[in-house]
Amino acid sequence: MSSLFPALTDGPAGRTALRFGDRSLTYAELAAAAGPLAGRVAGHARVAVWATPELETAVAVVAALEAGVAAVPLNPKSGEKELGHILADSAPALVLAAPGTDLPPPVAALERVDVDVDARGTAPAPAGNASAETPALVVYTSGTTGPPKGAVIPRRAIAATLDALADAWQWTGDDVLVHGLPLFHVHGLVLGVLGPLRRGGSVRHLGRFGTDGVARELDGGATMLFGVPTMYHRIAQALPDDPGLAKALGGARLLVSGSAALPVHDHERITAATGQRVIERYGMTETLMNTSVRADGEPRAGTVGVPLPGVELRLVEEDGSPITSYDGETVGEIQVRGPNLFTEYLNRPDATAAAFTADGWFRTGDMAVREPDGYVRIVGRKATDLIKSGGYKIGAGEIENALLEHPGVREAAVTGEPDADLGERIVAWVVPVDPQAPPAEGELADHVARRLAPHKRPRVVRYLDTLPRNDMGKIMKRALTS
Ligand code: MCA
Ligand code: AMP
Repeated sequence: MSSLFPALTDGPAGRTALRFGDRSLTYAELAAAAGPLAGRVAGHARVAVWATPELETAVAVVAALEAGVAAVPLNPKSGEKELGHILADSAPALVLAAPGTDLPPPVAALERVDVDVDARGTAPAPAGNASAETPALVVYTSGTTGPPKGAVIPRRAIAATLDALADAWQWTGDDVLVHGLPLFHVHGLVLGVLGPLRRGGSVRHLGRFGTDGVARELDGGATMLFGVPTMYHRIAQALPDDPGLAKALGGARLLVSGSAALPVHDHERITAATGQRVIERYGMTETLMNTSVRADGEPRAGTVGVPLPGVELRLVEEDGSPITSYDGETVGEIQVRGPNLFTEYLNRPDATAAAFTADGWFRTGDMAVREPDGYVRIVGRKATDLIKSGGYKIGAGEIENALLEHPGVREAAVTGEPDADLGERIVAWVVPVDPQAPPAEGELADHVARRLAPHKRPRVVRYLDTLPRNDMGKIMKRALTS
């Protein structure tokens, strides 16, 4: 297969490809830095990338993809237990990291290759022997129970999703994207870094999201903003006191939200202050992008638009029978099929088989209706044990298991509760071993943050004498409300 990034060799060599803070690389420099690194990793099946929000991460992933090697992005804030699981499961040959970065024990045990963004070698021979089905990324994603699963994303899916978005958003090499998303998930990495590079455009990464950085970059030539709803919520909160932010957003070509639903109230506040409509797109680690409001379509708050080119989407009843009505009322599970889909969960044939129907449709678990003109409106999720907090998907079971490993916890149940900023916040319901001396809230939050990741920590802990259970002994989570 040819390169995923034709602009590395055929594009405007002097155009800025990547900018992180005050460090940037042109296309020519990126090709020259990725070349030697691609040579270094070539021949391996998978390499890990220590995915700090830095230039090195982008160069490392580009080098791996140019070599036809799958990159496994690691969240640098993941705890030892989570990292240990990901490394044992994906067995990367080595880890690519920024020079000088400290790597924690399970990662430090791997052979390390420092990413030299100043290297100037020859551009990589595109993609080695890679085919369209060769894995490009393995991205770990939480399920309702058990540890995260590695979604194997082939090169074909990345090309298909980015080209479909180019069509839907009129996204070209003239666009300059700004965002502050993490680089170990699809949103920040595939859309936010590989997207601009496939178009021959530019990305400016903020390092850390903040409304000041958004205003500065949109005022200074950036044309598009990507963010999760929490980021747009924070923008909506800041707008009344920040005319500069309003002006900068007002000048943008496209504001895109995704990873969770953006509340209509935030849509309205942003439009009122800036004159701009935020558009939403709907995706998933396993499917990359499925639908979007189109740049040339009618923006409609509360919907995720229409299926992207090449994506088949249907709604099905509980028994799997397709819903044919477009009435804005009949709720069904979204199933999708198309070149944007992942191949499998690594080492999990059982989970892969369960995720697809016999005729190849992927079961998203998202519940939606379709409006008469085809716009999709997501109304909820099938599994109550999946929590979306700050745009991160978090499995309740994983946090329950971590809590149960704390010596002061006898029983634990985890739920999601509405939160204006995060969408949902994680609530831990805990039966302590010693009711007279229960482990403190902060201690339990730290315990989960250390083992798994800080975004998986409970924001609230509620102590109970017993958990409500049905006759079968199953915890009745619906009874757990404050
Ligand atoms: C706090 N911190 C702690 C603890 N408490 N660290 C260790 N132990 C603790 N007990 C640290 C955190 O690591 C963080 O550090 C800081 O304190 C604040 O934490 P937190 O409150 O969690 O962060 P926040 O400021 O509220 O973050 C909001 C956010 C973030 C920026 C919106 O949630 C975010 O980046 N979300 C994006 C998620 C995303 O990209 N999802 C895409 C997946 P520090 O501040 O240094 O970090 S979905 C996807 O890819 C699909 C395909 C799709 O459709 O897009
Ligand atoms: P993840 O598995 O972390 O990739 O998250 C995918 C999930 O995020 C989807 O299954 C949806 O539940 C949710 N999601 C993504 N984009 C949107 C959106 N625009 N509106 C509502 N939910 C979304």
